[in-house]
Amino acid sequence: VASQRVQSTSVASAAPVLVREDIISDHPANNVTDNIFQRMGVNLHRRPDHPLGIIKSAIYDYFQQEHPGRFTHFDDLYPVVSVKANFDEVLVPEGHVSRNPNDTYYVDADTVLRCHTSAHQAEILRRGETAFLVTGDVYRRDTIDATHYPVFHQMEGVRVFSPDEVAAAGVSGSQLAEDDLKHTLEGLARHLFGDVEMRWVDAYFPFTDPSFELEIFFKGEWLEVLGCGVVQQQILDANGHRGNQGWAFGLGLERLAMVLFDIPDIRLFWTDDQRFLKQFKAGNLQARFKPFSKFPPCYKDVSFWTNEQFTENNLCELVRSVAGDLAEEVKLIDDFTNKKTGKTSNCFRIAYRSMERSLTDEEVNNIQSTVRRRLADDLKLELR
Ligand code: FA5
Ligand code: MG
Repeated sequence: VASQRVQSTSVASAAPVLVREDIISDHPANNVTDNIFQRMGVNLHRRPDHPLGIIKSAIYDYFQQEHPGRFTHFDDLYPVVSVKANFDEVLVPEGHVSRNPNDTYYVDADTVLRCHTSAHQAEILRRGETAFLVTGDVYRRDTIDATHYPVFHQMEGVRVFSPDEVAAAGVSGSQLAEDDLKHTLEGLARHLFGDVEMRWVDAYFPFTDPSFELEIFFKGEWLEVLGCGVVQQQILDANGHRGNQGWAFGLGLERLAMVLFDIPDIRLFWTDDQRFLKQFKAGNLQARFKPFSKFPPCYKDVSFWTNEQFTENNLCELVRSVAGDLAEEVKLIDDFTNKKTGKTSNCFRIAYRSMERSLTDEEVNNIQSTVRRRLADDLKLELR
């Protein structure tokens, strides 16, 4: 694979420098935390020896091999985008859950941290591109576990077929797009993994129809690695490709890297620990992660009466703000409603673990008491 690495068309975007004051403000809609800001501009996907950089290059190689010189690459587009680009232009309806500040980081009422690379589809189509790959960091308020992290990386792929290509295929444009999409992504999965168990699942996205998800069998479970589909005609029509058909996909680079390199926990992508980083080298898809240590987790339970504003994402955000990457998992273990008072009690179990060292009791107790205090002060929860 390494020997085929080719420099294909790349476009520099001259992304503005990330300034804290531009991203964290006292605007009432602003819900970006410092913990998140610190991840911005790190660009793990642009480090050639990082597992995410290796996966990105391997995908570039596959497209280069299948369609030499055809796909334009973008990997440094600014992650702060308009609500219009992130949602409106890809037809995400008003009131769709993903627009909710419980799920998305808002800089102000009209500006978000992109929650998917689909935020760039329309603008790049308007440049007249018909085949492109966009890689970038994306941001979502989410729960905490081994495969979910509030910052992760996606690669978007889009291909638009010309009327000539459709005519030559002898099927409808939509059928050509669907067939080519599945063929392309199955080929990609084989390029990365060799023989792997995979399955297509019907899905829904506002910007594609029909829509699918690809799942790969990983550690005894089906893991969703990408979403895709036939691009809504309205998007192509509105952005300079009237009447043409095409496909789009958005894949999770961490998910693919976890499967390929046997990386058990999504937090490892962010570690500075050389025992992790030195296991990976540009172009080497054969590396398999060798755990260098397994420090014991420390579990702490917290119980409280919930209130109207309470959401699990808010809890997870708070835990991450206090504990950073020491928070491995936050899990609801008890949920009951008192019949007489109508009040609901939740108990969450928080697993703290470092990838790099053992945690002291004192350290974990301090973190937990800060978490408890902030649950009471910031989320106005009545602790039990
Ligand atoms: C999307 O983001 C769509 N924009 C994908 C798409 C593009 C569909 C173009 C159709 C056409 P979804 O939310 O399912 O879809 O995320 C896509 C992938 O990102 C998932 O399959 C998964 O691999 C990855 N992903 C999603 N959430 C997380 C998370 N919290 N942590 C790590 N990876 C995640
Ligand atoms: Mg999904």
